[in-house]
Amino acid sequence: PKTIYLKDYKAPDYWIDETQLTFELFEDHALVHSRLALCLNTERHAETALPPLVLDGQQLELQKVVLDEQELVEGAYQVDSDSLTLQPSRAQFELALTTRIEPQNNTALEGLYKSGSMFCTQCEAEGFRKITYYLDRPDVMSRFTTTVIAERERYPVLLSNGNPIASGEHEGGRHWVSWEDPFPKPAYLFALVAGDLCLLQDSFTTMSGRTIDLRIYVEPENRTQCDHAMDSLKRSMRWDEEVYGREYDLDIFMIVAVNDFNMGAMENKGLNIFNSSCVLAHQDTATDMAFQRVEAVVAHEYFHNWSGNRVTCRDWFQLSLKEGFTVFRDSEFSADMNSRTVKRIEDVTFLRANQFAEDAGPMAHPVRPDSFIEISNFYTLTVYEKGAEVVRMLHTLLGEEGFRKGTDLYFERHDGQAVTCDDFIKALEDANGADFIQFKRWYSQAGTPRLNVRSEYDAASREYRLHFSQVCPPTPGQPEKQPQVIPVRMALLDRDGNEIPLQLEGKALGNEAVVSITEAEQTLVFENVPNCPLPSLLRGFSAPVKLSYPYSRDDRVFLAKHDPDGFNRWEAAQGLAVDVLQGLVEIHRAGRPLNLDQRLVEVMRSVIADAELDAAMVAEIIRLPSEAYLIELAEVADVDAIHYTREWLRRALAEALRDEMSARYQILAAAGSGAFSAKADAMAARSLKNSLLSYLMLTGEQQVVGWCVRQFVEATNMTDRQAALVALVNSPFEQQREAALAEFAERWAEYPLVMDQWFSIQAAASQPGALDRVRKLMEHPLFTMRNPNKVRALIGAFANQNLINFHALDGSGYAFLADRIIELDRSNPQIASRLVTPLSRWRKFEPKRQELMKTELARIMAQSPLSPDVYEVVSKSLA
Ligand code: HT7
Ligand code: ZN
Repeated sequence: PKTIYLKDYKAPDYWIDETQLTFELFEDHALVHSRLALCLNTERHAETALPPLVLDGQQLELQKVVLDEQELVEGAYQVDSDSLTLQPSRAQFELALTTRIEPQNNTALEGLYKSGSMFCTQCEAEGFRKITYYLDRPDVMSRFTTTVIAERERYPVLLSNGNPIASGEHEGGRHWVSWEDPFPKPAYLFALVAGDLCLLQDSFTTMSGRTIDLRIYVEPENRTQCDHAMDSLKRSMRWDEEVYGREYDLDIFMIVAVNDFNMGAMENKGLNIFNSSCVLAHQDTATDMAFQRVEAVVAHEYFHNWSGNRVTCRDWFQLSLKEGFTVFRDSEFSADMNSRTVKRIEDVTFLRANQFAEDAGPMAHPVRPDSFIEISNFYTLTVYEKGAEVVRMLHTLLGEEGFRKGTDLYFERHDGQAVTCDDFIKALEDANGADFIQFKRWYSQAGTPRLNVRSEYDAASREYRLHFSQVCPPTPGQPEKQPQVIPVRMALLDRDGNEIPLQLEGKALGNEAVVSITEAEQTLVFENVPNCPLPSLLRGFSAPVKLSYPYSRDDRVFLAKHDPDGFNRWEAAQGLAVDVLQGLVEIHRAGRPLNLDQRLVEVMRSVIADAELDAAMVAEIIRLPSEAYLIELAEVADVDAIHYTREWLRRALAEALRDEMSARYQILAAAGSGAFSAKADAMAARSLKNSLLSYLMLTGEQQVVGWCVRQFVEATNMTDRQAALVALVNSPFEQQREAALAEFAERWAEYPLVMDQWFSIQAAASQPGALDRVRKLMEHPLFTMRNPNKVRALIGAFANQNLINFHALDGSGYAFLADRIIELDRSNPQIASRLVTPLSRWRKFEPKRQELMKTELARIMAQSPLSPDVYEVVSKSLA
């Protein structure tokens, strides 16, 4: 497979002004007729020396080529496995093509494919070339008109981008609808849907008074599960007007839910296509987490209408231009809709456990990668989540108002264009008179910087010095790094936890400030500091770095109780738990008995008893750091010791805090037993209640098992029911566990998304024998390797969440995963390639596991054929 480099970018030889498409859909094939109005890119070529036209195309049967109304004979054009080449004779010309494809056999779910009985498309990044020959690159933007023709009975609903302009009947029970999208767009934003769908319809009045027709199309049985998505959509539309001044532009906005989808959703212009897991939400079938995910994904895809569609990417190396910015936008939206601090805690927890691991692994790449083999492999946590952190830092540095000035200029300057991350930065600079030359290293350097901080207090001069040093570890292809701009939001606390006014080099900064660390070594001298303070650093996680300051456990207890900043109170408690767990791992490895640090008990006791504190915050504070995060933090991770000590600590905390936990659980259970509410405080209460239940189940007391079974049976919503099921499945109470699993499966067999949870809970359960259970579940009639949600629910959950079983020392977990990757690579390379991640992290483990993991990677590598997707990740993992 070929590597593509950012440095080789060249503008296209031709542009496509107009694209007219006609799809004839049949059960065993589809015909795609395209009529393209092309013109020479005169900035690259003179009209006297016309270059050949090379169109991208894969897995197509070319039936007809007509150039300027003249049908070309074979030999007048060349076709290979990736392209169609022909020689135009004029600088402006029209090309008409007919291709034949087989959507019903498209298991890769890229291009035009069938999900159940419905036709749908997924064109990002390079799926359009599997529909017809085209200049399938984001900088070629064209006006699309699309006509879809299909049998009326089976496919009453025919959709594409833009506004419907005409429809009619054909003979033989077939009908057609034409759509016109007035906004030029790249092919990756093209979409088509044909199916027997029902509709939830609503409307939205924009800030300029236009009425937008809002439609959510789903399969009939899901009609009652769309209200939350519709509500989220309307709130997103309002938010984007209020916060960014962005108004929706077409007369209609559609969302379609499909069951078979490789990712979460897709922002096609005016016709978003969603994985049904990111649309459907009803309290009987979806958890609070699923509700929040629906809200976030609906917002994310809607926000792309400006950050992605109106202003798009010049090339795929710029992917974070739209994804990092849009993730930042959706996370701010969620923060405004829910608790800001809790949202930030969730995002940071996810980033540190997952993106930091990616940044330290063999696939580490900059937010703007320099090269790739398969672009689908670069829809990564680095491009999305770290990309969002980079935009967040820009927001922090410019402030709310400055950032808005910058984005206004960006949207105005680049509307209708395909641009780069540099263009984005330039707009922010120009609008604010700022200089982000050094800051741009965040786009070009991979790896997570480590920020070490020391302090010194001089009572005589009342000076407090903070010494910062930053270092970024080597990553593939980048042995050395330059210092980056690290914005540190901070305060200094006195002995009562009050913030001391900050005075830095003669300047009064208020009680909290953002200081920029730009050098490899840098010292800040704070003046007029009356007593030796305790620093509260990196508030709100103001930069995606690994901060290290020599806090004692007592310091962390103090900060957990007194830091006025909510995020850093959680951070202190989390740091304490990490420190305690790392200490326990060492003790366990030395074969000594474990002991419980009472300071952690006291921090937890105080928050559990605090009825004033947001219950969601309490739930976050008492949640121990995940095994994945502890593995990420370790130099060489001892999976067994991490699992053992974390479980030991959870049980020890449950026993020590049994009374407080059960008292609060019972209060919350009684308060939550009435009518269901989806409000933030009700969700927070459920989150805490269920976290307490999971601790209490570790005491093994019969009374608690009774509470758990009762919650499972009497739950008025899926959040409570599922939490009780998780607690039972992870308990030793076999009879109750099996009964609950059987009852759940019987009751929800008709609901694929609920059954995904059922598969997932069992795949993630840490008791011995998990792999046999997973193998057996693969035989379940509702499981199929053809559906990405099922693969993620069973295989993904086992490999990513059941670490103790996946890393079994006999190598069985690794061999199982490798078998699934090999099997899946034949039908869906994108999903296969994503499954390689857990094996790619082999360097984190001790030599025996390393060898076993490498053996499986080598076995995958030896397969022929192997998709470029899997080849890229496996070869880079072994390099
Ligand atoms: N922009 C969308 C990307 C996407 C995608 C990429 C590769 C393969 C399948 C895909 N489905 C959707 C999703 C988003 O970030 O909004
Ligand atoms: Zn996106």
